[in-house]
Amino acid sequence: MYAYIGIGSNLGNRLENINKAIELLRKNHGIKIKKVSSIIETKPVGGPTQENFLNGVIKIKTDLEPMSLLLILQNIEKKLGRVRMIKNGPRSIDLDILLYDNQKINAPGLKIPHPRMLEREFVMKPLLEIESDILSKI
Ligand code: PH2
Ligand code: MG
Ligand code: MG
Repeated sequence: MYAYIGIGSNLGNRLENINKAIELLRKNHGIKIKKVSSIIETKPVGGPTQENFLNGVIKIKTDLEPMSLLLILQNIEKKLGRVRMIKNGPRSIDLDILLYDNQKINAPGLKIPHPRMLEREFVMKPLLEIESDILSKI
């Protein structure tokens, strides 16, 4: 199955955080990285006054169930020092499942497609860069 992961950071060494997260994803035997978008600087959307983000999108191939994939992403966030405080607040790393195959999931803690992705330029710009026809598939 193919899935798209949104990646963001606005705390600490942002590019290093993003590169480390991609490295940890690469090391996971259940995940094959197929594409990595450009990493772009973006203005924060929502949340408190905070620093600009670096954002990107990764396309992966995996046979992991969405919930298992989510746990792996959360583990990587923890390893990279993510501390959950304010909603939409600053974070060293954020890894969100945007799309997983053609699946629609509405579970506590996991909504796929990501409910706000279409309205977020920091998601759609890198996503369209690596998959220009994605809108016709969702
Ligand atoms: N993530 C958020 C809230 N706001 N703004 C930008 N520019 N980039 C993000 O990744 C981001 C955000 C919640 O996850
Ligand atoms: Mg997010
Ligand atoms: Mg998140």
